[in-house]
Amino acid sequence: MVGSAIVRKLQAEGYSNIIIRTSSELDLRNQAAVADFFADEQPEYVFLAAAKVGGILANNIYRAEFLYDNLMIESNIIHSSYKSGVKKLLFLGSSCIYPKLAPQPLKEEYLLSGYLEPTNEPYAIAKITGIKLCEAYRSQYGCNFISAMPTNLYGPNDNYDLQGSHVLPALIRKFHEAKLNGQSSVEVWGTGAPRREFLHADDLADACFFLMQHYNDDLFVNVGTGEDVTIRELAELVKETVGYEGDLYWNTEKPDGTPRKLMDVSRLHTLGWKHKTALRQGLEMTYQDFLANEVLYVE
Ligand code: GFB
Repeated sequence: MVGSAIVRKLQAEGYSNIIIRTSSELDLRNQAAVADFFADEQPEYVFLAAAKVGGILANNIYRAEFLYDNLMIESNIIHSSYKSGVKKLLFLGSSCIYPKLAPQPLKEEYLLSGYLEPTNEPYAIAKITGIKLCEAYRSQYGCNFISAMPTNLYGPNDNYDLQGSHVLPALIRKFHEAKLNGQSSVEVWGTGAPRREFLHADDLADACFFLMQHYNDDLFVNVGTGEDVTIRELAELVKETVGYEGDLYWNTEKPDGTPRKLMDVSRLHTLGWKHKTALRQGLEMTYQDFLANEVLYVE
């Protein structure tokens, strides 16, 4: 989802010299394959969007994969970027790097100030390592490697698998299928009380392009909207967007996760970037994209 949004943004800006590899063409966990790729292609600017990602359940079940795959991907790309003399690299992390009970909104300085949320600790540790790799390669070797921490994302090419996905695509699919099947209720996980912030992937791509052009400091930058909603409010909004008229059933056997993770985006705003897509509008666009690509998204 994020990689394709960055490619769309670069193409819209007129770039044609974009080097792309799918995961089946290049396994980024393979050190030798990544080193060969960098030696052959000599990219100048690297957007490190590749990662093993998923929603709360996938993070909690596939704990080893979320740690191993992400550590390997980051280490291989960052080290090869240094070795091959990449001019600038942007590493993408996640808002789950912050302590579970950090003060809100989350300021960049709160990193490593408390315990992490247990359901996604492996993923968070891997993403914190990515930030630290960029800082260390900058400090020891003078590499211009920067990091951005996006909040929860959604948009075209999201994962709609109900076990692996994040809440927003899961709810689009659940309400859509419930509408078609005439179901009287839809299962939603947890209590509905957690608060989440949602950023459209095209806005993130725009922010990545902006940071690649204008930002060269070692401190990472939060990327978000600075606004959040409860999962209950999100569910009502998705229900309305899809046009489903039944009830919600809250399955409290499923985890809530972090109570809140609202980004403090004042640094990014001061730098001169702000998101464009409001949640209601982004949801409408995403539902239309889901309808157009349902065959691809739902196997
Ligand atoms: O989006 P989500 O899976 O991830 O869940 P996190 C957000 C909230 O939505 C949780 C609730 O409180 C879920 O219990 N929820 C309600 C649902 N219904 C559903 C549903 O049908 N599917 C899903 N998936 N959730 C992830 C981290 O945390 O956020 C990752 O695990 C990453 O590491 C990502 O940081 C951005 O926001 O809780």
